[in-house]
Amino acid sequence: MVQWSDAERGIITNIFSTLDYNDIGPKALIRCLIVYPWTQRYFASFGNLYNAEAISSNPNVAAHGVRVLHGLDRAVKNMDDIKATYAELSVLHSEKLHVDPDNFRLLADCLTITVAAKMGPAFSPEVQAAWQKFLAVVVSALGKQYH
Ligand code: ZNH
Repeated sequence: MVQWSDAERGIITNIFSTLDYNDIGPKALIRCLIVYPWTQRYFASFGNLYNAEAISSNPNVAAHGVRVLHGLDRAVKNMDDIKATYAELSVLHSEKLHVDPDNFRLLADCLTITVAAKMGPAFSPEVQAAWQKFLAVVVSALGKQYH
């Protein structure tokens, strides 16, 4: 089981309590779709993803970015059992959406970059360490139900 120090818990809770979901969520997903274009294939129903400009102004992409961040809320509230918290979401991504689990890490990296850019100097090495540990646990949990 993953162990969290009080400092790590504080850092994660703190970031999420001040996070602007409507800004960070869309930016992270937009970045993922542009930097790793093969991730676009899962969003065929979202309409025009023709180029970076289209992706950046696509309202379905923005809305989904916000939804993914709200999905992370559940991990923040259940830090001691992220695996069970995401069991159902993992099954959905595996069996219904057929999302290659490698993509979870790519989106997590885009999220890290987006949060770091927003926080600036406050994204210290200690904060980065806790943040990346948190996302690594999330990514692992989302990949758990793949067979
Ligand atoms: Zn995902 C969906 C979360 C990643 C793709 N997602 C979803 C949802 C959620 C999530 C919450 C909703 C569900 C329901 O409805 O129930 N994701 C998430 C998270 C993550 C993710 C948390 C990480 C971090 N995804 C992802 C990726 C991808 C995806 C990476 C690809 C690339 N998702 C997806 C899809 C969907 C989802 C496609 C569906 C959409 C619609 O709307 O249809």
